[in-house]
This record gives sequence, C-alpha cells and structure tokens, in this order.
Amino acid sequence: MTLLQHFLLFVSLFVLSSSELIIDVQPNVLSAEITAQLVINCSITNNQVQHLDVIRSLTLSRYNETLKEFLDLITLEAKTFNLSQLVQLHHAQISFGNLYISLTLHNPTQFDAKVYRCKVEGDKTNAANSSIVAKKEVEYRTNMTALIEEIRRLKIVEQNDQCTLENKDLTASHQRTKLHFVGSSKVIKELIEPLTLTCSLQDLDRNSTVQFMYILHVPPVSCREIISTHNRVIVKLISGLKVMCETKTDGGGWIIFQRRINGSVDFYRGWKEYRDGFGDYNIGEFYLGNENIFSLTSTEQYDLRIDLEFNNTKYFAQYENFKVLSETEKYKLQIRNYSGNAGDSLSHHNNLFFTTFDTDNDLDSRDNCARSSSGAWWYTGCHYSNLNGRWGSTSHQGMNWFHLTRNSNSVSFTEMKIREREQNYFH
Ligand SMILES: [Ca+2]
Repeated sequence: MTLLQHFLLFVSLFVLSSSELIIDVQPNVLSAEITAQLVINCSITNNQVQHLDVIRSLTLSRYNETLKEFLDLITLEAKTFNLSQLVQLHHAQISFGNLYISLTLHNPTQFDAKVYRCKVEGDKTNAANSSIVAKKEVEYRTNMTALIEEIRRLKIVEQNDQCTLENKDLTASHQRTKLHFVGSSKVIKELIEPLTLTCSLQDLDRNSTVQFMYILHVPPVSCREIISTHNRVIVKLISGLKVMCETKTDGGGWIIFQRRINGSVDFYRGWKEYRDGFGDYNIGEFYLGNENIFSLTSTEQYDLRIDLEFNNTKYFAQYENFKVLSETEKYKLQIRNYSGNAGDSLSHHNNLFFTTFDTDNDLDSRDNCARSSSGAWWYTGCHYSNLNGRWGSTSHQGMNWFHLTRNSNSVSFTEMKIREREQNYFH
C-alpha cells in the first residue's frame, strides 16, 4: 500500500466515524414561478459534534442584507426538545426531532434566496459556550432569459404573418388597437404550465409591428392544449378540475379518468367514492370520479380509449360518443362504435347503470354484482369487463377484459381516457 492509499483509507475512516453539523438546502437554486418549495435541513449526525462535549441548542438563521447579519429563525433546545420560532414565516412548515430542524417554505420567492446558517451551541471540557456553524447559500435565478428569447422568436414569427388574421378589423378602427392572438409556444408551455401566450399590437399602422406583448397565465380548457415532453402531466384545467393528461397516444390530448399500474390503490369502494373520485396522482393509480366524468362528457362529444396490458402485450379499445349520465340517472354508460385490437368487452355494458357494493343498480335481481365481482362497474348480471376489479385476481373478481383474459385472469395495466372530438367545421 502506498502512502497515498494509506492516507485515503485514513480519510475515509475519519469521514465515516465523524459526527458533525450538516446544513442542506433543496434546491439550492430557486425560480419564483417554478420552485414549488424550498427545504432547509439543519442536523447533527450521531447526536454529537466534533470538538463539542455537550450540545445545548441548534439554531437555524438566515442572512439579512439590511442588518448585515444572520437573523435567527428557529431554535431547538437539545435537552428539552423545546422549539422556538423567532420570526414569523409565511407558507412555512417546520418539523424537528432528535437534533434536527427542517424548514419547508412553500412557493418561495426571491426573498427566500439567502444564505442559511445552522449553528450548534454547547460546551467543551475546557471552555463553555462554544459554537460551530455551517452555511449554505440558496441562489435565485429568474427564468426570464428563456422567456425573453422565446418572445423574440415569436415576434419574428409574428411579423411574418401570425398576427395578421384580424388585421382587417384593426385597420378599420383607426384607433389604438389590441390584437389578440394565441401563440403556441412549446418552450414557454414547458417552463410555466398552464399558459397561453397573448400578443397585443398597439398604435398600428400599415407596416404594423408588435410593440407590446403580454404573457398571461391562462389555464387550459382541455388536455388538448397541453404540449409536453412528458407522457403524462398533471394539469389544473380552467374549470378548476385537476387532471392527468396523456400527451402522446394517438396525438395526445387525453384526460385519464381511471388508471391502475401496480395494485397499490384499493379499487373496491362504495358509491360516494366512485362518485367523487379517489386515489393519488403521485402514486399513479386513481379514479377521477363519476361526477367529474359526467360533467365533462355532458358538454362535448368525447371518444373513450382504454389502454390495457396483458401478458406483456399492449392492447386498446376505443369507442365514440362516450358519456356517463348524471347521478340521478345512476351514472349510466353510453358508448358507440368499437374499434381497436383488445376486443369489444364493453359494448355489452352500454346503457347500463353504475353499481358499487353499497348501491345495487345491476340486472341481477338476487345478488349485487359489485360484491360478487369485487369491483364497481356498469354491470349487467354481471360482466364482460371488470377493470375496477381485484388487482391480479385469476377469477371473475379480477380486472377482466373478457376478450383478452376471459373471466379467469387480470390485465396488468389499465388506462381509461377521454378526449373531446375536434370541432366540426362542416356546418
Ligand atoms: Ca342486483
């Protein structure tokens, strides 16, 4: 072993056995519109700090530029676990425990981009009142550079002809005019979603150029407006409904209303839960809720697409004129015109009511099909498909799609999604 190797071994052992004060910030660069939260962790490993025999307190501070000093935010007494918050913090969440403090700031602003300091105070054998500090800086970066570049690009496109659509109206008015146009900007949409770009022209003359351009945050009306490099994105629509959009299959634009990928969410639930929706977008398994599906499909013409996986092969079934009627109509299913390669295991359920284990609307007069099939569906008496059935089951209680699985196996992936038909311009 060379001297260097000895040295490295010594260093690594030293690091492993050392106990120290650590400050960590996540992320260390924040952007006002983009960063959802800033987490600052101040902790002591192994309940001790080198060169300190007794730990008395742990304090998290933030640098104040006006005072030119660190301002204490939170202090934790080591003996009593007594936590004191010394400064009012907005949109903040504090957690603490055995010699750690964690501060989470939601929707952080430029103001939160500071140097944070973690300080431990205690005593040494030969000297009382010692302290050790660790610091981390959080930087602020605007996304303006990218935005400005994109606006510049759009302005060029703009001058070519994009804004000319309504020029006739403009020249007629001779007034300071605003021209409205919705730009499709992939770059901006990915930086800040949801977003619509609007350009306004003022003081127009014959050789009109764009003099003002406004960027407005306008939530999308539908998943059709979402352009993304990700296959699925969570979007809050203008209606306030938060949905998972599927952006790739057959051109994208789908709202996923039922999704099962690993069996971690229980789908054996009652009427109220199927009405209001359940599950978790983070986990990736959910049901959007019959009331939401009814609201969406009552206003427009929707296609329904069901993507499935069975024996590691992907299949799909698609239907036109998909509707789920209102709760007073027991969320009756309506579909037409099957296409796809999964086989038509849903038309059998057309014009039937929704049944859950606690609300029996099926055609079986003796039994409740949701109970006997361990699901929730538009049961007849009982089913050709049961995609809300029991995950992985190899019986009629499973996630059956008869044309693939018969009543003796489950598909291993389901996504039920809807997309409104494109406007028909042939009047
Ligand atoms: Ca029944």
